[in-house]
Amino acid sequence: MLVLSLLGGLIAEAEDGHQLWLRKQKEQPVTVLSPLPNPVLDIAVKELKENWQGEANTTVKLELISDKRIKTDGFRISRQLIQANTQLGLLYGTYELLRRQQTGDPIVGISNPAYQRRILNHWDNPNGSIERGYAGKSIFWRNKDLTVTASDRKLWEEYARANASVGINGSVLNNVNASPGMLSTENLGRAKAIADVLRPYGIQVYLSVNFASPVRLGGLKSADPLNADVIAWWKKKTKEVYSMIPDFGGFLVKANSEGQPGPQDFGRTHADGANMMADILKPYKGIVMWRAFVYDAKDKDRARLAYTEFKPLDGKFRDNVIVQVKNGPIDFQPREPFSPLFGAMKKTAVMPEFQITQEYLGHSYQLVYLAPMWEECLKSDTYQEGKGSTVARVTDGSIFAGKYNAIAGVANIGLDTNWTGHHFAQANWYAFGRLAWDHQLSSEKIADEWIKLTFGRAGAGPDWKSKFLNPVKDMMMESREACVNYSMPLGLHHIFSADDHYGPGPWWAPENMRPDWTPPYYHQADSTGIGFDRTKTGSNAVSQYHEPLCSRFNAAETCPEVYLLWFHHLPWDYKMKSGKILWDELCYLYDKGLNEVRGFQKTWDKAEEYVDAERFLHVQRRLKRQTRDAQVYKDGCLLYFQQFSRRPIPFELERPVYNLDFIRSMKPLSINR
Ligand code: GCW
Repeated sequence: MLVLSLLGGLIAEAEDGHQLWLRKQKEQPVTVLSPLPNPVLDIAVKELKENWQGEANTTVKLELISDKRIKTDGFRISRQLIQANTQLGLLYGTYELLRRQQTGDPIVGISNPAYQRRILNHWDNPNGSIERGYAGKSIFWRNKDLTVTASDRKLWEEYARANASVGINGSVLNNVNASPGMLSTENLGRAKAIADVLRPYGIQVYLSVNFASPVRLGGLKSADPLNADVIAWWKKKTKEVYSMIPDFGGFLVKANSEGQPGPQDFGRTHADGANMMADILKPYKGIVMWRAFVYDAKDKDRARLAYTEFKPLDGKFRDNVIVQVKNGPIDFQPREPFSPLFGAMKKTAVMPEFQITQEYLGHSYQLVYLAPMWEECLKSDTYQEGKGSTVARVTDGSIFAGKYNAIAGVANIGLDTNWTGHHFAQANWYAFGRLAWDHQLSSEKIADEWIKLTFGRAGAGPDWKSKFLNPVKDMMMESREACVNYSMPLGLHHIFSADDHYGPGPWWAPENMRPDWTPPYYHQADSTGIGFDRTKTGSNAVSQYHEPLCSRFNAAETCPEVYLLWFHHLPWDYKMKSGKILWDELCYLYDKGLNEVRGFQKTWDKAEEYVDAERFLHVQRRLKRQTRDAQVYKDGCLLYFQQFSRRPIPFELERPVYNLDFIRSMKPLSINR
């Protein structure tokens, strides 16, 4: 190997994944004409010079123009010309042109961003830990140590560059379960240092804030949003923030949710709380992203809560408030129908929140490409203004043009060398950015690009395409459905093991535990059948959807089978479209999911000669583990549900290899083995 690299000089640096989809290739000489020197355009020039893969010795021009067909930071590119109305548009055009040189896509046309604000939400805590993070500690915060080192700056710059290359233009630097101390002057100093590094890459910094900060940080007696002292406290704090970070983006707030303080603690509404902050941020052009992730132990159906609380507030929010809604009504499950809050409000801006970190989809141990799930959500029709009112269109300003529109993804980034733990989890970061820029892109197209950029090789022949690109793309495209199959098929949800949210736990229900935190609340399995009855005669959550969806979901015969047990409680012998009874179908799907992962192992092993050894072995090891864990999921769920169905697992299927007692007594599956 050593000899080879000395001789060839062509073998790239160690493929440890740190370079993401921006792997350095040998560049061709190029002349770049830029309208003026400045921090943003200097980056564009540098990128073009260091990464040019087009014809050698050409001249490429960056041109600032004024063209109505180009929106905000959009751009027009051709082989030797990048035009935009803004400097950032020129930077985004640069990355697109360089990307297309590598993917072989035609270098021509206009591209406009779908959302104005394309934001990563980091659930990073000031002590450096990350809630639901599976790729090491925070890249931003290091327990109490606020000194900013050269290597911090280098890493933040690499992070900013990766984001800009896919059009991400905002970062919320800390957890929505926000520490009040985040707004201390010391922490703001570090946020300022981060903002200074991110700025030339077009990335605005935001912070999550704790609603009780005036009390817990400021020493006031109350955090009532209508109290004059409280308002004065937030004004002063906000002024301080803007004095340090003049282009600060705004606040993200999780209020009255999972024990977090909020305006309801003072008899006020979500709108009262959000508007108080929005009024203060307005002169600075800042926004409030107010989360709708709320639920209540007392309600019979958690899935209904966000809509019930927020819909009546439509029209009561300021125009610089955006309500941030998770893709599904419960919580980032492997599959949920879209949240009915998309398409519910006409006078309030609503933004989707996706989860890039794989809290419920295998952490960084499993290969699960999430773009198909997001595509499914964005393309779902809400019917808000008739057919074609997709989630994408009711949130991007096309149907109701609000002042602001945005999309957020909960980041999967940490200090691991490869940033995301699993090499393939990088694809989820990449895909979020690409979809936020263009929600009409297909997840397959995005996978195609990502594989070419991440694993491509100079001089690769047709062999590479048929033996690597295509099979690996197929594997990625199948991976989310496989995960649904071996963990929660047919609309099952929230049956994961407690605390670590990895592996099966349909039995978990300690005495005195809030029922809506236990899986039996969600699967409702008993001798009569399985599933949550959300029909008109059940919790009536179906009524939160517009027609024809309401009727479609309400009747078992017309409800898409992928959501069947989400909306219906059905007998074990219910006849499925396949002709099988429900119990058998469930067994087949669990088995199918497991076999799909076995198939991924084969695909990957066959691809060995096309991948560097480091990344090959890393992914191979993880696929082994994914297979073992999928087996535990399948056996655990089927053996548990079998106690109620009292039917055999169809004899043509593989038999369980674990006993239920053993699985129930296992150490948490997420422990590194
Ligand atoms: O998905 C759940 C997570 C919590 C998270 C919460 C939220 C940040 O288990 O860890 O808290 O949702 O989105 O607020």
